[in-house]
Amino acid sequence: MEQLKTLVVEGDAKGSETRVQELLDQGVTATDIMQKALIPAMDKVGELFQSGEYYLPEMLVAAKAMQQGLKVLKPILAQGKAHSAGKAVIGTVKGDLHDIGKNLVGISLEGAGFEVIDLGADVAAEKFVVAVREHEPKVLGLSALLTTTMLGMREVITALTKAGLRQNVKVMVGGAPITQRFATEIGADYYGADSTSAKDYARTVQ
Ligand code: B12
Repeated sequence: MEQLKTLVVEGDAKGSETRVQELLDQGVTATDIMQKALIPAMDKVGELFQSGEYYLPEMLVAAKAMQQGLKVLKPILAQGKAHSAGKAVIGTVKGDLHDIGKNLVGISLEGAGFEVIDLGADVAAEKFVVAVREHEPKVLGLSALLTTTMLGMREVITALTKAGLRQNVKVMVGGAPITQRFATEIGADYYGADSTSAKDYARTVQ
């Protein structure tokens, strides 16, 4: 696990992919690989960036290495369940390009049987509104990783209200800078600290 963490921090995408497969072959679970190596690796990269040891390019290659490892895990984590739980629309808010956490939320929701409509990253409020109108999902999941973009979540909720759609969908929010207090303040229905809680909440929505 330590070796995988190092490979991701150092941005070795091929090595990360190979090591994830080796760990799976050794019987380590996909969840453990994610929670004990891939996510901690991203935390380490964040620390290195903050302390000035890493710059944007290093952060980018590390993110690629994480995504390469995640690719191997995705089929296992999402495990081909029938889409029986309903629909979920997800996306990262406008101005924000961070999509790894949002992708994990999508994988968890798929694993729980949701049909996931992923709008991607840097998504404008209006685009969320159009998707909610078109797909009529049970839940809308919004992600933000920057303190400068998190207010975009409020814009989405306001736009849904203006469009008369707010009552039709439960809005859940998450991402590193998001807190329960912020979620309550902007009128979201749920704050989740990780992808597992996102899926657990979505399952409770009727
Ligand atoms: C990888 C990374 C990048 C990559 C992103 C690649 C990609 N495809 O996503 C790149 C290199 C592009 C990048 C760019 C930037 N980044 Co950056 N980045 C990171 C880093 C290292 C890891 C993020 C990550 O993927 N974490 C792993 C995932 C799994 O965790 P997560 O996203 O938090 O998601 C989990 C939960 O939060 C939750 N969750 C997430 N979304 C949702 C949604 C719902 C509905 C729910 C319920 C739950 C949920 O579930 C997930 C799974 O557990 C973080 C540091 C960190 N520790 O967060 C900095 C960080 C977020 N970045 C930062 C900064 C400053 C930037 C830049 C502004 C740098 C620059 N000078 O240009 C740019 C901004 C670009 C932009 N416009 O978005 C800062 C933000 C500071 C702040 N307070 O705003 C951080 C914290 C680094 C730091 N310590 O300074 N970054």
